[in-house]
Amino acid sequence: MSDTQTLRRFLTRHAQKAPLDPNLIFLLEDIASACRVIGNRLRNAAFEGTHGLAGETNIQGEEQKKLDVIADEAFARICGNSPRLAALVSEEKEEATWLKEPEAGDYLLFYDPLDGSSNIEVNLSVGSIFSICNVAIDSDRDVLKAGRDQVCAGYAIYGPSMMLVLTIGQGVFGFTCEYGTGDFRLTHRDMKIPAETSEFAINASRYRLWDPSIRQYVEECLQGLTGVRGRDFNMRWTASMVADVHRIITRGGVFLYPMDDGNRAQGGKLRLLYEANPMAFLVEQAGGAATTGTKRILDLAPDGHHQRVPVILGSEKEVERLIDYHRMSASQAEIS
Ligand code: P6P
Repeated sequence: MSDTQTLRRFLTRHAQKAPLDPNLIFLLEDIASACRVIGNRLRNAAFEGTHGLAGETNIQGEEQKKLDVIADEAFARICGNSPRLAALVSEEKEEATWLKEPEAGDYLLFYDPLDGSSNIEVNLSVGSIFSICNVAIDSDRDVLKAGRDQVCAGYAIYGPSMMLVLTIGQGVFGFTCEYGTGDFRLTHRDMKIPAETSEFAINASRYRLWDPSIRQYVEECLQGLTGVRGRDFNMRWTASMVADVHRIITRGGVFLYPMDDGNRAQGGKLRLLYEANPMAFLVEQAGGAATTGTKRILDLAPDGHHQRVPVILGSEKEVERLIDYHRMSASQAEIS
């Protein structure tokens, strides 16, 4: 398989079809370098003493792990050299980090440097998530861009193999990091999510907190062959969005982190700019759908760097069913 093309070859060849800005290629290669560094630090953490807590709390009010800090610094240090990168918006930092006076055509990088980090010490897959938008006009310091304005999105998954999965708006492509050379090589062309699925992903311990629409959906799945769905379903929950979304992009499924009685005051659990938006872009580019339950995620107008939203995404037919259940639940609430 070593004849598969590298990320750089893909991006430059891709330029022959739809010219890619060389500065976007530079930025994507820097992101790949940052992810490669993070993957290596994760692999050696037991020897470097970098497991455990950093002793700080981030803007999310979460106790930072040492590797959260290392991953955030890797993104900032490596991507910070990209010539047309104007700002970094990190899950770990309250405000945007401006690297230059923004000019039209510059890029904004939104990222969750290490998502699912509670899985690190139990050696389960974790990931980095990134999203890239353009600066539209000179001196525009507004980073609250809607998901439909993304020019690129992707994630790295640090699992049995390290992969980079990304879209630049013309499909989803997966690159596996080749042990030895460290090259990300194209191994998954034009990844597509089957419209139908019999696998759902949700944190079922929150059952008591769910709205009626979510309870109805999950209960029908659990009724299986003898229930209204007429078939058995499987459930997965890894507590690592990157791992769950990668499984869905690879073989189908539906992922739910809905608004519930436990997170309603915060607007949901997952963050819009650097979790929901990039994953929604990828899922739609792979033929799936991504919604809050009532609105298309990519159409949401952000109201803050760390805004949280409900997320339902994956196989189109299941997402459509969940949208219908939300609609029916809302109309029943109006009647009662
Ligand atoms: P819970 C990880 O902290 C994360 O942001 C996502 O990666 C994951 O899907 C979710 O939270 C897990 O949440 O409530 O199951 O721990």
